[in-house]
Amino acid sequence: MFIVSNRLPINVIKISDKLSYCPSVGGLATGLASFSSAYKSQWIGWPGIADDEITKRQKQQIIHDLHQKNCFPVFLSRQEVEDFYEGFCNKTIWPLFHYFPLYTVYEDSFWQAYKRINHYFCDIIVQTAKPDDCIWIHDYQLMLLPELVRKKLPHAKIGFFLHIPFPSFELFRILPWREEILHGLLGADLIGFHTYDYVRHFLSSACRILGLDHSMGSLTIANRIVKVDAFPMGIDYERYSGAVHKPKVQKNLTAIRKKVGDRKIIVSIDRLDYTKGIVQRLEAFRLFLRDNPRYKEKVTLILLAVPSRTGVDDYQALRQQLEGLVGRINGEHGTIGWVPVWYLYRAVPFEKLISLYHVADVALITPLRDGMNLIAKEFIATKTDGTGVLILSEMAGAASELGEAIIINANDKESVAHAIKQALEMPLDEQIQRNHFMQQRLSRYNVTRWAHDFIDMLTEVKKVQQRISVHKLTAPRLKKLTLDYHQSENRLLLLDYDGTLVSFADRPERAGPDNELLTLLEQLAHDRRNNLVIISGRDKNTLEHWLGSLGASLIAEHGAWIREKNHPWKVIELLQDDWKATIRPILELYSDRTPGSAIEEKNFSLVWHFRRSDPELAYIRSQELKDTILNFTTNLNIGVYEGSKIIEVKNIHINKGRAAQIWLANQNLDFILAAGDDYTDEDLFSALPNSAYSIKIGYSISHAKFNLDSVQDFRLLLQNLINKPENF
Ligand code: GDG
Repeated sequence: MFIVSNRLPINVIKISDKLSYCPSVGGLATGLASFSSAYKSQWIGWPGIADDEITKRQKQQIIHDLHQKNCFPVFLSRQEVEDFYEGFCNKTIWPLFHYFPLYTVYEDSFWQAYKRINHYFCDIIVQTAKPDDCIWIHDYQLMLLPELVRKKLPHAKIGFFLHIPFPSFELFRILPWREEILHGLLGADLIGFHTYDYVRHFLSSACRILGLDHSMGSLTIANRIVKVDAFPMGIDYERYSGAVHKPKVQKNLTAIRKKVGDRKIIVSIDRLDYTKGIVQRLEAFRLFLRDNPRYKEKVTLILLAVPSRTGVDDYQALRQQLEGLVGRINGEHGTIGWVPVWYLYRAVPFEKLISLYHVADVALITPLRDGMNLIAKEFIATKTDGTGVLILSEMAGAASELGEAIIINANDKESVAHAIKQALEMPLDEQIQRNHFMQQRLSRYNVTRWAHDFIDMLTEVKKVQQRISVHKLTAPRLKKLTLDYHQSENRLLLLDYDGTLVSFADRPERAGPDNELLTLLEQLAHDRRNNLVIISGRDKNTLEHWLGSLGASLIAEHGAWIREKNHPWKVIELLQDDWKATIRPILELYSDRTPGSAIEEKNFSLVWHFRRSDPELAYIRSQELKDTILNFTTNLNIGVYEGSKIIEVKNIHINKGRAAQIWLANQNLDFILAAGDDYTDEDLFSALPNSAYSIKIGYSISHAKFNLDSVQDFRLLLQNLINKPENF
């Protein structure tokens, strides 16, 4: 198992030419460290020191030392760190994905660096991993990596987890490199997010930008299933709750209490980041002090801002703004002997962090956007006596799991100020009751459970992929099919047209067959041993126009019309079409209300096409339309069928299987091949005898015996049949 993240869990530091190693801080590193050691996984990432700052010997030393700890470093130059990490990651993706488009910088050199560094990571993976290893890639710095690794190690189990929000389509579409990012992510077998909202946003972008539909969170990419799901990240609960009893923590607790006296303590702890809403939070505290003067000298806000991304201008400006505001609040409200806000700008050791959580009466955690927020969970875990109140922003992913906290809108100063008062005055038994539920949940769904869930799901997706590939028409099966074909004298070939012989991706829907296809079909039709039947949902005039002179039999409108070779068209049975007058106005209404959609009228069916419409609107409309029509069709002998971007209304007696009976009834057939790609072909597959070869183009659930990847592959198969047997 490989864990791949921007930073290794170990940071290399150089002080006066001497190297030392210390654990990395940050949600990802702290969260995954325990899981990684339990799994004995290898970790690939940047060691935190730029290439230019170390000698060649030191580099070798770092590689050696990190290998001992199962870590494989990816080295970056100072310039690369600037363009990739501070640039594309933290000036482009971070602000955009946290809904700060005005902070977002679009700079091609940053993008070039992002691509290059993702390639570096890929190189190290390829050098280190075996072809079918499990590779778990993390976070927004490495969104191109799944696809890069997939190209090099096609059989690897690749998982990707995003630790920050995935923004709504309206935000994501702003990114000039949106297609590349989506393609990059879709190289994974499983893509995980903290919450279902982010899953929805991702699926909506995949649909609107790449035209990819999903079914229950599964997408099919080049015949590979990719699953997208929510896995809310947990914490190492025991580590946080257990730490409270450590002597060092107890000593800190006594020291803090001695300094604060019997004042209430509110803590605010985050990396110094504009997404964390620290300034807005301070403003709310200021308002609270103004509106509740009786709390003066009775409450202290300990504000720990952990330095972060100090090389990025916006972060420097934020620090200044924050420090100015702290000064103003202390100046306005402080008294001799009472400083309302204790401001600390530094990272603190783990034990100090635990002491701060445990000593606090209230934790004020009010990000404007946050993928999850582990601080909120850690705070709850350290409340071993059950007391303490969490005030949490609804914009943190954690809010969906921590519903017993006081949930606020971080932009609403008044309500945050009110929440502070409510928290300070909350009866102890209510605090204990609320925390009890959250503690139960957090101790159950901890970080190990989260990671196992993710890996289990990844394994499951891989199994599904394998089950599907079991039916693939592999070379030996193809050989057998070809031999059977050449040894037979009376063959039936039932071939669907759209999606089987031609693909929409290669050719416009109305363009008709290309010359290569016409030649192929002509050759098949001219072999006297073949009964070639093209079986399509198209109307009869189109089929006649395109394929009428081939010498093949034709079936149009899914079986309503039949034209046996050298015979005129005939209707399969006496079909009614008077229902069309009732249904047509309904379709017209939906067509008017759904831009880009259109109605096609065939002799015995009406089709509503919505391939060119906004996918989400079209989906809603198509479901409404289906329901509406079903109400009308109860006594009409007609059915409503959902195909690929179409709703078709037709006589229930029409289907391809029924139409094919005319040929299948022939007892002398010694070879049958049927091929199709969508739901209408399933009736055909079910109607075939056991000895027939049935092939589904694509990989969804089917009655067909075999699957092939693409139209291209199916044409190749037909070409093989035409070739002489000795060519195999
Ligand atoms: C990203 C997403 C998501 C913080 N200061 C100190 C310290 N920490 C540790 C905390 C906690 C972690 O850092 C911070 O995690 P968060 O989740 O709060 O925030 P991000 O760093 O922004 O993390 C976030 C997370 O990834 C995981 O997916 O939840 O939404 O933005 O574990 O304990 N640790 C120590 N000293 C400090 O001063 N020792």
